[in-house]
Amino acid sequence: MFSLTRTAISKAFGSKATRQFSTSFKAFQTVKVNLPETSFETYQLEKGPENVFDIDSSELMRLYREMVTIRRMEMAADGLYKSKMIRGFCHLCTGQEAVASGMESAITKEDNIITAYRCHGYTHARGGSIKSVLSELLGRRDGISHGKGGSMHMFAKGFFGGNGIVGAQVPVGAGIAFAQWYKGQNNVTFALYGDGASNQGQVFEAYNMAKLWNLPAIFVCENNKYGMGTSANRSSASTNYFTRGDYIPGIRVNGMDVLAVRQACAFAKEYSSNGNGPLVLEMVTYRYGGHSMSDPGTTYRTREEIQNMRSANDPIQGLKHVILNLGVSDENSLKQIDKEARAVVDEATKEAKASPEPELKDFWVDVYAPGTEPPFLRGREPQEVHYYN
Ligand SMILES: Cc1ncc(C[n+]2csc(CCOP(=O)(O)OP(=O)(O)O)c2C)c(N)n1
Ligand SMILES: [Mg+2]
Repeated sequence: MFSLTRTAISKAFGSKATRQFSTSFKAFQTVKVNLPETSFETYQLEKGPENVFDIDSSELMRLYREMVTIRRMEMAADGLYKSKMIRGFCHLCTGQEAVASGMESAITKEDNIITAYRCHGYTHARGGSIKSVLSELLGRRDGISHGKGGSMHMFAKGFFGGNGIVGAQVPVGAGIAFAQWYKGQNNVTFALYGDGASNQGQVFEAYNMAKLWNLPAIFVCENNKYGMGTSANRSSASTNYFTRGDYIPGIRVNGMDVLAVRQACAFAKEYSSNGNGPLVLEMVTYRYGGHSMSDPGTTYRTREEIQNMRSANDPIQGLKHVILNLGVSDENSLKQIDKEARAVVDEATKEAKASPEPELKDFWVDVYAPGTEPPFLRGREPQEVHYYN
């Protein structure tokens, strides 16, 4: 075990936040991971993801740091919302961090992700800084959408949002996969949706076109067991979401295990980019908080259920056990990462609060792609007209 310098750490990990981490661990050592048999269940596939695989110890540490940072960021958002600094919609992903982080670990920025409104974790995992996410939530100019999108409308390279209309992103995701195929790119698109969206007609229309045209589309049902206050059992005639593609093979994944998510997404990418067409992944996960900030989340499920998920299935604690059991790092070093994540988020929160609000003139830009603007755009009232030239 030895300490890496800050420079080496930031070179190895990249730096998404202003502050840097300085944690000791066994760097760049390959370790063998053995996932439980229950990690995957396949549908119409001869072979699923491998349960035993090698991974670099630095990737385990990066995943730990990222999930801890996302959780801290969501805690900060929770606080800012409760102090009425963030207004409007706000859906937190606390508990579901492993899906965003595991997926990101398996793909490149040339692959695409599109999701619904529970998008803060994906935005950060795709490269959006903590400051840019929190500033967006606060409606500030340093926000990733310059403060004009808010919680549900965040974008980054290879990340098509952040979409507020339940299910709408699924056919859009199939379209993005079509573009990748059309351009001859050897990449895939992950289109995420919830258990609550899974019964919509447009999901099945997207399945059909993706299979018909053999598109590199991975449909990912993030099954967090509830759509607002309605449990999956009450909304879905079949809760085997990984089989709902009918003629599309599928895999049910333990979405509370970041390494299982990583393996499944790597498998899916390999499968679909090799011309095998679409795949359905069901990530079985859980949100600790309510549906949104206006839902305490305790009227349609028991406190025991939430407590049990937190204590027995938490994705951060799960990865911590793997890291400790493999001897990759120790308790003190992980505590140090926790502390540093808090400091990173605190600093980003301060910076986001200090960021100015957009000016009125900023609202006329980012509406059309530069160079494609019409001669003028109407505002909210007939007299309020903006001329582009
Ligand atoms: C077309 C449409 N209908 C209804 C809503 C209101 N709505 C917002 S979230 C939601 C529940 C969706 O649940 P799920 O797909 O399971 O996603 P989760 O919130 O659990 O991540 C509903 C009904 C909406 N935004 N869009
Ligand atoms: Mg849901």
